[in-house]
Amino acid sequence: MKIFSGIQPTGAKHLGNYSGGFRQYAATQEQGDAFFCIVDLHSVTVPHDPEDLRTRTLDLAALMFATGLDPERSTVFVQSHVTAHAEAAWLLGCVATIGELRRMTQFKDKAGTRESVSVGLFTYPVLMAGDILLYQTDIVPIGDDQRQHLELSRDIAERFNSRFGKTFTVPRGVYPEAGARIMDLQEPGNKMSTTGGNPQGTIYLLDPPEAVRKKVKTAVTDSGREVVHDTNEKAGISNLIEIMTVATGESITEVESRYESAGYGQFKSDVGDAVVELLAPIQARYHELRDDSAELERMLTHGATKAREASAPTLEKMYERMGFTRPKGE
Ligand code: ATP
Ligand code: LTN
Repeated sequence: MKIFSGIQPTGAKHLGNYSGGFRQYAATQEQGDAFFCIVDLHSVTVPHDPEDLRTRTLDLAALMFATGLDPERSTVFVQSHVTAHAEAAWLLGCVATIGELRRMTQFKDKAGTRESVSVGLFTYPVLMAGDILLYQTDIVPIGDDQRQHLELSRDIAERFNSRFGKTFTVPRGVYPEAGARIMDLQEPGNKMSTTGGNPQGTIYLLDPPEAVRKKVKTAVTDSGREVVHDTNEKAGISNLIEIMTVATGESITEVESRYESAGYGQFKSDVGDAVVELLAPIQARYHELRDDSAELERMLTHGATKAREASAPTLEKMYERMGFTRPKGE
């Protein structure tokens, strides 16, 4: 089984990223040959600070290992270190259509608020399709917000296969049962997000304990008092229940019955404590790893070598199937 996922080295990573991303990466790496990519090429689709990108790339690598990725078992690498990704994006960009890219809701949301929108932001899902397809990926662990992009990757794979002959495995998205879309604590109608969210409603993975407790305590909840999961009527409480499942590994029903006769106050205070407990060892490990930039760079270099080897045959096949001549025997 081949596993692939990508994560952007922009902004401070939050509990939503942990739920839909990091924790699923650590769990799925046990199931086969896993590739986890720091997608720096995706991060330059919106205006960015070059110096910031460099440090954030190493920050994210440290966080990936701190949340449980094993560098011996998984291939952790930086997208721009493996040129096949940019090449695949060009080739697949000639298979994807403007019509399908225009339907992407993430593009509409992100482009809607900007004066100047890059071509890269529009073609972003094609680069993502290339990331996945280059590794003959079977499963892609992601959050719910990436569902539409994953469907597009599948469509592109199928179209390429039927036009040029079977080249790609058609990948399947894997979403957490609970916590596939962690919502902003202040605006439970919107997903928790670095780019679009409210900082007071976003629990960052590196937040100190007091900040975490305060954010949970001041989370927006409805006026009832029952701790039950009902996303339509009780968006805020449902979100906190899902956060509790992420922190403790319990199911939604287990959390509901544990708090059957407790009020919101007790529940919120326990959710705060549970998240602090989840984050403490991650933060400790993160700081330890982040202190040694040279070691992180060495690990990423090793990852890039493995990723280059793994992706090269598929890229070659893409060129051949599409009818390109190839340089011989150098
Ligand atoms: P953001 O909205 O914070 O800028 P993003 O989705 O643009 O995040 P990444 O950090 O690359 O970008 O996302 C990494 C992983 O986290 C993806 O699999 C994504 O689906 C998942 N993810 C992001 N936000 C949430 C959320 N609120 N709940 C669950 N999963 C999420
Ligand atoms: N678009 C994703 C990041 C991403 C990705 C990928 C996820 C880029 N390439 C390949 C899974 C597989 C995001 O914004 N979270």
